[in-house]
Amino acid sequence: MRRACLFVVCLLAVPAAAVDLTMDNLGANGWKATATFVWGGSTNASVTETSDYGADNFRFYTGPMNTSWQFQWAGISTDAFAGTKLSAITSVKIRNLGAFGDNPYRWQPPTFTWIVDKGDGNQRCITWQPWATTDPVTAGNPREPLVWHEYDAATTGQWFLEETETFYSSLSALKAALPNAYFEYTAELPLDWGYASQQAFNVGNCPLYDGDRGWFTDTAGYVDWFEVGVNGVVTRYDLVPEPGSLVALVAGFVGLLGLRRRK
Ligand SMILES: [Ca+2]
Repeated sequence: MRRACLFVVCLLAVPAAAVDLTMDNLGANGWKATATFVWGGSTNASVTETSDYGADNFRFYTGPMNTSWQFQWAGISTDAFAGTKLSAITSVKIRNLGAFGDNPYRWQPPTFTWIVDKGDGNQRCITWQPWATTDPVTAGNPREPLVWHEYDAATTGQWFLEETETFYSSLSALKAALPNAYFEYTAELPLDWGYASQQAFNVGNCPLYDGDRGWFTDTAGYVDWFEVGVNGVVTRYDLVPEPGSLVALVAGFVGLLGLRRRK
C-alpha cells in the first residue's frame, strides 16, 4: 500500500511524459535545429548546447538584422504536431533566460513560434511574447535579462497573431479566435516563403515577418525546458537534462529501496 501511495505521489510530481533533448539526439526524437538566414544577407545565427547560467540548456543566437525582410533564424522544431488542432493544446510552459539584445522594440527571449492553417487553407503565424508589446511595456511578465523565468504561456504574456496584428492575453483567447486551426504540414511550409525550418512548431528566435526583426536582432537567449499539454497530457521537453535531476532520481530510487527494506 505504501508503495502504491508513493507511486501516486510520483505521478503527481512529474509530467506525464518527458523527452530529454540534446544536440546529438534531436533527430532521433523527431526534432531538428535550424540556424540560418532567410531571404539574403549573411548569418552568424547559432543553436548550441551549453551549461551557462546554472542550467543545462540550448542557447539561441540571431545576429544583427538591419535590412528589411532579411532575417536570421535560430530554433529547434518538429513536425510531430502537424495536423494537431490548436484547440487540443491545453497547457504551455517554458523556462527561459534572455542574455542580451534588449532594445526599444521589446526584445524577447527565445519563445514559441507556431504556424497553423486556420481551417480554410489560410495560414496564421503565432508567436508567444512573455512581455507586453503594447505600452506600457511594464505590463506582462518581468523583463529583466540574465534571470531564469518559468513562464506559464497559457495564462501570462501575450500571443501575437502576425497576419492580423492581434494580441491575445491567453491561450484560450487565441484558441477561441482560431477554433478550426491546426498545426500546418511541412509540405505547406515552403522555404521560399521564409519558413526556415519548414516545420510548424518552433522554439527559439524565429522571425517570420519584418516586424519580428526588432525582437530578435543581435539577440541571445537560453531555454532550459518547455512543456506542452495536448488534451491534458503534458510532455516536458528538457533541453539537455540536468545532472542534478539524475542525482535526484537516483536518490529517490535509493529512498524507495530503503522503504522496501523497512516494510
Ligand atoms: Ca535543461
